[in-house]
Amino acid sequence: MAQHPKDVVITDEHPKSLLFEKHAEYIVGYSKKKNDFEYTMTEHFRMSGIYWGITAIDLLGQLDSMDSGEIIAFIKSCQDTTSGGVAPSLNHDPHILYTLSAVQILTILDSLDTLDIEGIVKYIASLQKSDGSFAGDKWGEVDTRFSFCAVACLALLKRLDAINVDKAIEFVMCCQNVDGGFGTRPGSESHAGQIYCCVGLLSITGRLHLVNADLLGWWLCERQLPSGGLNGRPEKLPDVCYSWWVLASLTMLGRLHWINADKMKTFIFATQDPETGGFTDRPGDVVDLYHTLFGLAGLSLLGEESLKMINPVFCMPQYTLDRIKVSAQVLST
Ligand code: BD7
Ligand code: ZN
Repeated sequence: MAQHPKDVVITDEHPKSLLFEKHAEYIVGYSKKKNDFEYTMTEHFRMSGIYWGITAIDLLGQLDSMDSGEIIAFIKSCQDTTSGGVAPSLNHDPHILYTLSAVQILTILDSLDTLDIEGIVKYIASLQKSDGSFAGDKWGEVDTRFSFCAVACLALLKRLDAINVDKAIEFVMCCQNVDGGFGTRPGSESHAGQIYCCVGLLSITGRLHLVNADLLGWWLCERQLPSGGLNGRPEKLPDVCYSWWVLASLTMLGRLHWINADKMKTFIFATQDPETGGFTDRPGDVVDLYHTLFGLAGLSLLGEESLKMINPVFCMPQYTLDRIKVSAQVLST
């Protein structure tokens, strides 16, 4: 049994360093296996899948090994001409989650002119409600994830003027809890993914002074377990994707040094599969593209030298944001 009821044990059998070449093989291989069962099963979030793959391969310095022409044509075919929003794949409905993924991919590929940008801006503005919150699509569910998607997307397009930014901030601040964290909606419990979205929105809009960085930083670094891995909420198992949601939030708050970086790296390295390449949620599980991006992105934040630098707010390579001259606030330590 692990030292903690909700933790894992890392042994000598688990990888101890970054299996760089294996990951590039896994990502490029995945993008070529289009009849594969797993590929078919992930159709409902395909656009995000492409974003995870493109960003991960770029962090590895091998963006050229992807078929960007095919990706650009696919994205073009997913924009809905009526609403302006982008769907995860053909014959699915547009959603703000996939609209952000599409804008992130095309920004990385320097091909934003593929989309009808005016349509995207109009779509996002149409999803803001009078209390400042955002719905994810025409069905109207409200979530702080969608507030982040809206603000991140418009910041990349340099069109934040199209929404009521002050109201968007006001709504997010209503979702702050007494523990310093943020939830999905006012009154919902704090969750590391939701905290990333809310802190990210405040970073883009230059309002990080509105959070209690010491209190929230404390909650975030309490997510580290004896194995070195991080969970997303108290009493949950560690998961490599939370290395990203938590480390990125701590970076924005200027408190990344509050976690034990060596133990964190040991955990992330242990989630690699030495046979297939790629990362899993925890040691010994099955790899996927999502955990592969967030494993690599976490290592990049921790200064892994063989990887390109990642931006903690947009989860895109820093050189891309430098190129388009988009930046966001980060508190100093
Ligand atoms: C999160 C939750 C959603 O319902 C929708 C979107 C998100 C964020 C989105 C993302 O990272 N985009 O870049 N996450 C996902 O697309 C994942 C996909 C996934 C499904 C099943 C297994 C692995 C990945 N989704 C939809 C999730 O719900 C994951 C599921 C999971 C990951 N590890 C264990 N389970 N959870 C997740 O992304 O949690 C982080 C998070 C939660 C809330 C807000 C922001 C981040
Ligand atoms: Zn996960």
